Amino acid sequence: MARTLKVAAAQLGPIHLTSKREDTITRMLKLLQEAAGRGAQLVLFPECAFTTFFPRHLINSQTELDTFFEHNDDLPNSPNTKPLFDEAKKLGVDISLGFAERTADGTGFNTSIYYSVKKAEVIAKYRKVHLPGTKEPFENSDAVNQLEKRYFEIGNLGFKAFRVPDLIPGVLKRGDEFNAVRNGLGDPIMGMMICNDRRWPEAWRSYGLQGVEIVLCGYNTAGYAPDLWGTQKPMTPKEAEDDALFHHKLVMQSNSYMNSCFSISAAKAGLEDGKFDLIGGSCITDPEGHVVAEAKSKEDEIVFAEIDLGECRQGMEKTFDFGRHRRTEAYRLIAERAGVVEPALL
Ligand code: CDV
Repeated sequence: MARTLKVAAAQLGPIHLTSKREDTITRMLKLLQEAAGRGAQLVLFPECAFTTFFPRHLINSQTELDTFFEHNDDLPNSPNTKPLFDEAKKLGVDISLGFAERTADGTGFNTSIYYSVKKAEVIAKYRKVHLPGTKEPFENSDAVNQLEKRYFEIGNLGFKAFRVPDLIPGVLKRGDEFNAVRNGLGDPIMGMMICNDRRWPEAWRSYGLQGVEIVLCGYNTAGYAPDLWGTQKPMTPKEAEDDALFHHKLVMQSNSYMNSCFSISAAKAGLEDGKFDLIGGSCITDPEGHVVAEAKSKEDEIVFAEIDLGECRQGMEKTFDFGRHRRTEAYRLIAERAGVVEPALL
């Protein structure tokens, strides 16, 4: 039985400090409608999808900072975000999106959720683990800041894969006789990560070990931020952006290959707040590491593909059959040590 799915990344062009929430939602609705018109069953929106990427700014006023966060955990019923979920329901399309979450006890997380229309509820939540950047702004006043460590706590939900119900008819369910015998026949297995997480193979392997078939990753990646990343030699903004795009695709393609899964990545792209450039490059990659669809612009754009989850089996059962080939006894350092300890000097 073929397990095929029509999926889309909804890349968003720039959203500014001055942008109005209603206008952003209108843009998101338009993208959702376009994706649904092409038959998409699942649409992924970017990290912190509703606002400009505010962690680049030093915001000292708590009141101002709070305007970038969602305070009601129940996004499908919060007036700020409800129209998007209502439209998803009307169109019969699942959505996954990122937002800044303020919990009831005041903690901030960089969060993404998966909303299933069939269940009419959020069925999975992920909080970003790898927060990049610094707590304090750079002394260099021209630097592009990345103050996620200041505004967010480290995600506390781990990398928990989840099955998405009722997207593919006829799949095996609990209790079906072959269920215990063969993998790759049930409801699709997905996992979420957020932006910087995609650069960490540990995150991918945590999902890979749960048989993930699609990794969803929204992002806001600066095109030029020499204080945060880059090579030793100076680069022009254009060279830096090309490199950032190269690294984005490198990690999406290589980790999809090494974990035998598809991936969907959705950017917030373009020039935000008048001077901060974000890369585009939203794409869909397959379990052999190929890009099957890719954004052409840095504007609002749907990236669409029909994918066959059966393609995950080749890698999962041969080169990357983890059960047969992984050697956990040789990997202890990975879980025990965070930073580098070099061998003793000679
Ligand atoms: N939003 C991010 O996590 N951005 C990082 C930047 C700072 C390098 C990224 O990994 O794209």
